[in-house]
Amino acid sequence: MEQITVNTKPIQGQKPGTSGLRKKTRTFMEPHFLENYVQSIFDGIGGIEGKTLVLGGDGRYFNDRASQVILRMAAANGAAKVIVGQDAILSTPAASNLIRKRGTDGGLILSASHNPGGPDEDFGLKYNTPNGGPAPENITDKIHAATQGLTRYRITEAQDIDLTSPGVTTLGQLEIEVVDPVADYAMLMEEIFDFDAIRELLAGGFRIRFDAMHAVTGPYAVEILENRLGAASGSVVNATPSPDFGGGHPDPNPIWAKDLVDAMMSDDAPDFGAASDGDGDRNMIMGRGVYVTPSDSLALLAAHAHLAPAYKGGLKGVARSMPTSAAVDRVAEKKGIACYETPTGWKFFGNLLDAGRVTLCGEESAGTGSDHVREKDGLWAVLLWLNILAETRKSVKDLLSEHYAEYGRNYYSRHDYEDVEAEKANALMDGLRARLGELQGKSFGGLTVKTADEFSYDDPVDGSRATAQGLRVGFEDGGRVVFRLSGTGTVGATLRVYLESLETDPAKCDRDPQEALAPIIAAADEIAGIKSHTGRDAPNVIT
Ligand code: VG1
Ligand code: CO
Repeated sequence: MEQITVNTKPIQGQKPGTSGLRKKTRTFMEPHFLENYVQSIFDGIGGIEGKTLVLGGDGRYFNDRASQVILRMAAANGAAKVIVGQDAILSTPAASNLIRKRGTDGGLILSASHNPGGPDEDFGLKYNTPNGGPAPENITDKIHAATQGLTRYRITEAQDIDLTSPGVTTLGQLEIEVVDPVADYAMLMEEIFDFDAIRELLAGGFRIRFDAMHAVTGPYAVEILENRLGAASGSVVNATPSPDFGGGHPDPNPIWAKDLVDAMMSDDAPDFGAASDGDGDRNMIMGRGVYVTPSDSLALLAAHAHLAPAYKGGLKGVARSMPTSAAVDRVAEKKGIACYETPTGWKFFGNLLDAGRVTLCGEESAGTGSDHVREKDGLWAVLLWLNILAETRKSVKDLLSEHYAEYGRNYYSRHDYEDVEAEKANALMDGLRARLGELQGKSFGGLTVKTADEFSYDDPVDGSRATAQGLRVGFEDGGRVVFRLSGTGTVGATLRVYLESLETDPAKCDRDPQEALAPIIAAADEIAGIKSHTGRDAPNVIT
């Protein structure tokens, strides 16, 4: 075993996006690509000598190889200890929990999250800070700067480490502790929720279906929902993680989790349905015959969170990303608690959570979480729903109707145009940005523009500023459209169009969202020229 220094040159394009660095798997497998980026993370955070890190990923193709490389590099860079999930597996929220619980210096998470996996699909890597959250921009900027000046990386020449069972081993002076990926996380969930109440609900014949989408939550969901809470065996489907997620997109939305939608809309539908994504931080919620929009789920959870033991004292405040609907704002207003609006990406919630300003956060992209970790957390959201259902003994559908009756309904939908040529997407955004100043007062098919601007965020805790976070146009009647380019894709550009309109008449709260939003959908195209710029007639994905 020998520690060597390998000469290398900077590789272009190693710039972390919304959540870490995501590229085609084959790009990550090119000579030096992974090694350069890992060394840049270590250099960007001031070195890792004597430090303790957590390591794990969602099990996608190349997860195992990349983990071995990272362990050998951690040893050569002088780390004291790495805590790694068995078989290099950790869901993103479980990794966040371990980073916090063990008081470590952060962790490396191998995942491209909701992106598909496999040799021809996507891979990703991100660094989380000691608070357990994704590195904020001041740190990812340093990592990126390090990639640009890199001349060498350090690695140990050694055989693979056996990660197949829990225990402690060493690589030179590096201690490697292999842990059960599920145990600590399951324990945390038991502390937060009333497992007895949920167990009673399930024992009473309440049926659930959890679709793990062949991704990392399978083992977590089987242990928690079936083994500990007593859901019927088989309630968790697609529970065995596979390196290419069964060939699908592990993205819990009505398009990619169509099986679940079909099951929940069938005559024999269970009472509750849910799905999570590749790395276990997203959630999709359904009731019998009803799909709960993520923005509505966040609002409803905020309204009822006090029914779960960990939140019985109420919420300190809530936060949502800017494109997320304002449904949760109405709950916060009624409860008299603060509500923050942040840019897209979980890293922007970290300071608010650390400072104790908020308890619950969420994004329209099926991300919900709380101050229990510093990542969004799919199974946590499922358990909070189940805890609320156990306490109220109402159906998902009834809870939703009651919510709309009390707060009104923020009709909401997101239209994605994927794999658009980057030039065309940029032209659309640049063109609209240039016209923002002249939109006010103009009408588009009966909707009059009240406000139009580009979102920037001033972090109230550390004063940092994030600019260019989405173009937004608000209408006189309270409706809104937001335009953004995705920061997680690996080919071309993805245009996201977020559509919202507020309905306060309870008699009009059960329309089809696409129909209710039709005037805004038409106005969005007229304002931004979506069809003319992209050449697309319709979005690829509608959530
Ligand atoms: C998307 C979502 C964003 C989410 C991010 C990471 O980013 O819009 O809300 O935080 O994915 O989610 P973008 O830049 O593509 O819009 V995950 O589950 O892929 O880590
Ligand atoms: Co994810």
